[in-house]
Amino acid sequence: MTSHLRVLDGRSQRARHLVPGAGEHSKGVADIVLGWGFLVRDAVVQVTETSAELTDLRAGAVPGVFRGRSIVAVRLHLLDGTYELFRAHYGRRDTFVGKDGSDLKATVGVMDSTLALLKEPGVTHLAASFDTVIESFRNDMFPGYKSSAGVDPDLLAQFPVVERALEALGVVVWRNIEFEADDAIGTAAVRWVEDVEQVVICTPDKDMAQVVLGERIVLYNRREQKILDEDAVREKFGVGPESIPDYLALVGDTADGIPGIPGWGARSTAAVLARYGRIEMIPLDASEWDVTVRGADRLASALAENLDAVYLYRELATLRLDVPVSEELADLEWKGVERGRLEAFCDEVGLDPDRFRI
Ligand SMILES: [Mn+2]
Repeated sequence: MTSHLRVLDGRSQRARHLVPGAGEHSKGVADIVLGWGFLVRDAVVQVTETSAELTDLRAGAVPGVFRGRSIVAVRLHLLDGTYELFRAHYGRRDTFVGKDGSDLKATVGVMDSTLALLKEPGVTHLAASFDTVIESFRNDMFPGYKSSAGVDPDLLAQFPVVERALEALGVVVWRNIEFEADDAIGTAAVRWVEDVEQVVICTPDKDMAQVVLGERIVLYNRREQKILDEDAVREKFGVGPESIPDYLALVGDTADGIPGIPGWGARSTAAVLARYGRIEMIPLDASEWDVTVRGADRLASALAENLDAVYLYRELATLRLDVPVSEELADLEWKGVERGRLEAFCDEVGLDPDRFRI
């Protein structure tokens, strides 16, 4: 088989509306590119035959997936399933009760909101990550870390239900036991950032800001319809993604049970970290500080007195990016609702499957 790539100029023919000729995708090539096309700026790269040029082109290319007769850039959405479940449970929504009398309000809410996300343009690949067991390795490190204590049993009971519900919608689900949902999301984001046009992490959670990268990895607060890219992280926290674990260690994070260091508030912490970057670079003697912060003496001595604690808090606030995620990127492509599976699930728990049409 001779080899070459054909590059179609998207400036003269709108890239998204180009029709890739099915016959031009030979099987050998499809294996190399996983059946995808590539978008290179405004042009569509259409693989016609095997090519030595493929690797060169890939460097500047964004993989695309074929949606009907168009090619769409790959955008990986990562859903914080635990957050979605809490949001749906406490949101103002209709109540749903399952066949066996169990509460399904949050489950239906997450299903509805996931289908709404899938209807948004550019959502090609999706995974949802859950804290299947809220307690993680971090609870062994620090007794005050967030736990399932005090969580509504009706909400806790829905974790296994909603995980199956999303799978029935054709969404890949990560059930985290030892790690947290955040760790799996961070792992996936950094693993695949080079292979997609953009990674969109759907969460309002500030600890995820540590993996934001330019406009390539962003946070998406769906309730407020706000995107947080790297510039927005710097604007919001006064420090970049690389300093977020240090920021959370000093300021504290009540949502996760990290107490922080006495006196260190958002403003003083941002000012000091903007100058020193990481905690170990902050002089413990305030007279050595070349940044002006109110109460510097008090802050420096509080830090000196709590050094062991602050490094522990930082470790708690640092995402683990080595979660075993067994899927390949191609496995995360959403290929539509699995109708039979959805109907079986709805029948089992007592929901109307027609509610979940897309
Ligand atoms: Mn979190």
